[in-house]
Amino acid sequence: MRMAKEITIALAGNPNSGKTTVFNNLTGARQHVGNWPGVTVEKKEGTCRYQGYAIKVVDLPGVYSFTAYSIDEVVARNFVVEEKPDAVVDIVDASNLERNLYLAVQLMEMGTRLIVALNMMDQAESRGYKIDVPQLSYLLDVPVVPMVANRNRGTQELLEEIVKMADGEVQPRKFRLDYGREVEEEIAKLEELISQDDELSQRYSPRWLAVKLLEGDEEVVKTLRATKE
Ligand SMILES: Nc1nc2c(ncn2[C@@H]2O[C@H](COP(=O)(O)OP(=O)(O)OP(=O)(O)O)[C@@H](O)[C@H]2O)c(=O)[nH]1
Ligand SMILES: [Mg+2]
Repeated sequence: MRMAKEITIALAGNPNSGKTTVFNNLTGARQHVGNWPGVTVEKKEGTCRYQGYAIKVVDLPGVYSFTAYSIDEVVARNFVVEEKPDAVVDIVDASNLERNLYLAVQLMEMGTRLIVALNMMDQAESRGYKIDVPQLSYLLDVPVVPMVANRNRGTQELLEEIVKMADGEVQPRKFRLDYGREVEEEIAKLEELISQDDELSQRYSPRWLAVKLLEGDEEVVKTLRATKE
């Protein structure tokens, strides 16, 4: 018997975008509910088998951003940044596309292998929105899968994209927000320093860490102080 290839994917997204519904569609009864270490935020993990892959699925807390102001944001962000899942599926509410894409851009900046699950397509349609899915995928340069999760529509297509990404058929895009000359100069200096530190550069994307340090992100500053003492 061939061994299944094990991969981990995380489901991220705004509150109420349908993460748990997608999670249930993917994992069925094969799931486990616990808590994230040290915090009382519920942690849901499940598994799913598809085309020779054993896929561990982690349902992250719903967040509007990754600025780490709330415990949910810290938990979701730390998982993505430190555990480096093989892919992050961002469950986007298609009927609130603009607001939801804010998180997608943050995930792109974190250097994740991103798949956008464009959920609630039924609601978008009933509001008269016509979303050009191929064009959205082209502009973001990430796979976009339209879904109606509560009717289990799109699950198969999502699994196809997950497996394609795990097989290396889809290269993670090199996304870079340009912060302008002055800030970019400071980012470059910090990035250089971070890259020289093996421990830090293995743990974090140097550019992402540099941006967070310049922002004065308290969570990142706190973690760095603790590791560098
Ligand atoms: N119309 C419609 N409803 C959906 C769809 N997907 C999920 N829902 C419903 O939307 C509600 C929220 O879904 P959840 O899966 O709980 O969303 P969530 O992202 O896990 O929410 P939080 O964990 O609270 O952030 C539920 O009532 C679902 O049945 C969809 O594609 N279309
Ligand atoms: Mg949920």
